Parts: sequence; C-alpha cells; structure tokens
Amino acid sequence: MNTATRATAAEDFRRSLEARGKLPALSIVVPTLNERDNVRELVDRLDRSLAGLTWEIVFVDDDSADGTVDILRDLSRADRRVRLLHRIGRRGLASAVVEGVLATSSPVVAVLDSDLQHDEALLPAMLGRLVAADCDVVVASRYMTTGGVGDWTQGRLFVSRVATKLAELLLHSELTDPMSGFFMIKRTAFDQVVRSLSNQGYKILLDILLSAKPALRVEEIPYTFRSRRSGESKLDTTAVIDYLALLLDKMIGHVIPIRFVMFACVGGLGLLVHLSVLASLNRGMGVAFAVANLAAALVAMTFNFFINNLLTYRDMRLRGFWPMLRGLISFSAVCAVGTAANVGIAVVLFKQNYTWWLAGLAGICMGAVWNYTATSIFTWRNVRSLTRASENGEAFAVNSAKRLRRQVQHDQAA
Ligand SMILES: Nc1nc2c(ncn2[C@@H]2O[C@H](COP(=O)(O)OP(=O)(O)O)[C@@H](O)[C@H]2O)c(=O)[nH]1
Ligand SMILES: [Mg+2]
Repeated sequence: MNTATRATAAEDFRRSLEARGKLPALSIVVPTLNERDNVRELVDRLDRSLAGLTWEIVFVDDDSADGTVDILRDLSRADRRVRLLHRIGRRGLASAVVEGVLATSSPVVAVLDSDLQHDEALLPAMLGRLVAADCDVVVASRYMTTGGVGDWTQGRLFVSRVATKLAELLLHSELTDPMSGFFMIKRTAFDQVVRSLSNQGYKILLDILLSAKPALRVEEIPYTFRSRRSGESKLDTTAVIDYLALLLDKMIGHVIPIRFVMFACVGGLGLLVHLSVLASLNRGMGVAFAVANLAAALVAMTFNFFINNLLTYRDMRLRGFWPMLRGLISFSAVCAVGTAANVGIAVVLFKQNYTWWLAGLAGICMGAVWNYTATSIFTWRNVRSLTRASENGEAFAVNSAKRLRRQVQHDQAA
C-alpha cells in the first residue's frame, strides 16, 4: 500500500469511529482471576483516562474464588459500559482474551491486565496511533528505550528477554516486546486470525502475530510496567512450558497436537523409569524378574500420572487427595488396556511376518494413542469443575428466585 492510499485508509477508519456516535468506539477486554481488590479501581481509572470517548469493558473471569465475580456483577449492574463474561470450569488467559474479544462490539479492542500493572492512561495515545498510522496492532512495549519493567527480579527479566529473542526469531521482526499483554488491535485484523490461534498459555499477542498471514502491521509505544497493587501473579514455572508449547504448536501444531507430543515424551521418560527400577530391583537386589517388572511398571505408571498432571494437563490439573487418587486409578486402568492393545497388535503383526521392530513400533503407537485419548476423557475431563459449575448454577438460580420474590413482595407492598 502506498503512502497516499494508507492516508486515505487511515482517514476512512477515523471517520468510521466518529460515525459510531453513542456506540463504543473502543472495547477493552480484561481477563481476571482473583483480582477482587483491583477491578473497581481499574474501572475508575478507565473512566478518568477515557473521558470524552465512548467505550465498553468486557471482564472475562474464570470463576475466581475470591469474590471478584460478585464485584464485577455489581459493577456491570451499575454501569452499562461494564460487562462480565463468567466462565465456569475453564482456565487460561489466552482463551479468556479471545472469548472476551469475540464478545465485544466496537471496531477497536484493547487488551490489558486487571492488576493495574498496565498504564491505562496510555489508551488514548494507542488509539490515536492505531488510527493515524493505519496499522493493525499497537503494542505497549516494556523494552523500548523509554519503557521499563518496574521492579522485576533479575531472574524474571532474564527469562523474559530470552523468550523475547526466541519470539523475534520466529516472527522475523524487530518488535521489542511481542510478548506484551497490553495491546490494541483492529477487530477486522483479529477476526482474520482468530481461527488459527493456538489459544495456549499466556502470550496471546504473540499467538496473534505468529498466526497472521500476511503479517499484521504493528506499531509500538513505550510504557513502564507497574508493580502489582494487590493480589498475586498467576504466572508460575509452568508458564515457561506454556510458552514453549505455544512456539512448538505454531511450528508443528497443524501436523500433530502438542499435548500428544508432551504425553508421548512423558511416556518415553516413563520407559526410562521402568528400566531403571527393573535394573535396580532385579540386577541390583536380586528380586525375581516377574515381581521386579510388576513393581517397575507400577512405579513408571505412577510417575507418568504425576508428570502428566503437572505438565501435560497443567491447565486442568487434578488437585487434592481424592481427585488425584481417582485420577491415578483411572490412568492406571486406561494404561493397562493400552499395554494389552500394544502387545496384542505387535504379536498379530509379528505373526504376519512384519519385522520385529515394525511390529513393536506399531504396538507402541497404538498403545500411546489409546492412552492419550482415553486418559483425556476419563482422567482429565475436569469433573470437579463441572460439579462446581452445576453447584454455582444452582446457587445462582436459588438466589435469583429469592431476589425476584423479594421484589414482588416489595412491589405489592408499595
Ligand atoms: N480469566 C483469566 N484471567 C487470568 C488467568 N490467569 C491470569 N489471568 C489474569 O491475567 C492478567 C495477568 O496475569 P498476572 O498473573 O498478573 O501475570 P503477570 O503480570 O505476568 O504476573 C491478570 O489480570 C490476571 O488476573 C486465567 O487463567 N483466566
Ligand atoms: Mg500482572
């Protein structure tokens, strides 16, 4: 696009925003998880920073346990600009943002955190840049010369910089902060990429940029990442795994699901555990082979269950004694069937004159696919969240009925 055409496009876009009148020109999507003490303040600050603009905010809450949802519901009842998407039995920053954006109505959407770490006063400048530069995305960057990361530890700064370098390599671009959680995007650009997103983990902007073909036009604006005012960061060590899973998914995800790759890798580790236990019991301690092999299989299965629960299924991790015990039992039962299928297929193929390694490999693949599919259904289908969802639904229905009854009584008395 040449400069004159871009200027015309920018002008058309500006006019289309103005023509919206009372309809919001800017939608803001804010994911929340246990942010009780921050959300009111955020809405107040937006109210001040966006004076003169029509806007709406969509909070996407993953059933916070600290009462955030109640505050958000109150806010949305008092202010029509505030809306709440309450997800039950779901987790994940990326998918929360995607679903929030899909629920908005204006041509421009900003994404920012609810913990006041992102400088909301920057939004008008970001909107101005999006309109004037006729780009698709404006990113608030922590790494441009005048931006900053506030009081991050050296360790977190290092990990973030390495991850940024890795992202740059994949993006083939010179963006300083492709992992920022604070950005603004034209809805048309978002709609073009939404079906190609991986929806993994935390880095939704990177996911959007890596999914876009042709590449999106991006501008950056510097800002300083503030310290958290209240509550805790939800970023834990598995965020690094989430990040690598996202990059891997972008590279080979269209061929093979990344969760399956992780499940298979954990299976490979389990094999090593099995052999080590077998060797130390049978060779080292002289335990009978059959007994040592059974013990090795049990240890490897338990090991696999815990590692998969920790990493492969980190987004729907089973917690607490009983859910984990139930998980371990169903995992072991599924794997027992998987082993039988593995051995069965291998023996049948071997009898049909296939070479030993091909027959063995086919058995392993069959067992792995069965184990993966069946455990994802029977072990990690998030029963607890579904139960909680139905409990919440019931509580909501009962409370609504009570409120309605009180209202009717009040109206009758009046
Ligand atoms: N809906 C939803 N929001 C989340 C989830 N994890 C984090 N958030 C929110 O995403 C934002 C960024 O998370 P935060 O823990 O502050 O990450 P950090 O700033 O990188 O330490 C905050 O507003 C969180 O409340 C999640 O699983 N679901
Ligand atoms: Mg934060």
